[in-house]
Amino acid sequence: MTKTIEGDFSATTARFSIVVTRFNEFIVESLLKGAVDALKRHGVNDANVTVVRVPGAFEMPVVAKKIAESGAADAIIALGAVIRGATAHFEYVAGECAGGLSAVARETGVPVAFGVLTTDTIEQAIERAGTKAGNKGAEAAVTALEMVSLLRSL
Ligand code: INI
Repeated sequence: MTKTIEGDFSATTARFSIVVTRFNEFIVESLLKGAVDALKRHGVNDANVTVVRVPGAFEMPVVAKKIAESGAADAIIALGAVIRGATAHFEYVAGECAGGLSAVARETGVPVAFGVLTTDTIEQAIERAGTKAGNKGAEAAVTALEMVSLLRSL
């Protein structure tokens, strides 16, 4: 019989920090709404959720690192949108953001859920922010909840 270890959604007393960009606010506020709603519907109390606003996706890793090192959060949910059509330096901003956030998780052991949209167009971002392709903010929040549980059971 194999032994399987997996997370569930029971870590409802965990503390979550949601790092949110001001850049592309129109899109990102929908991701934030989805994330907060998903946490609430899974039984997480508002008092255990903190929103931290940063200028853009490029700034997320250093802020996430500080939060992780402070011990203030059991998981971090990063929400943003990097849209290729609107930026010539898409690869740098998106790449540094993704690489930096995963480094934070590896270096600190605090899980970081990646709810940063990286799309070619604004339309694709809208589709992933609460319209026809769901809400990636909500998905990231549920992932964070599962990761807290999984890391506790390893
Ligand atoms: N930041 C984003 O979060 N999304 C973007 O699409 C974006 N564009 O288009 O450039 C963006 N740029 C800002 C960047 O994250 C930094 O805030 C800026 O370079 C200052 O360091």
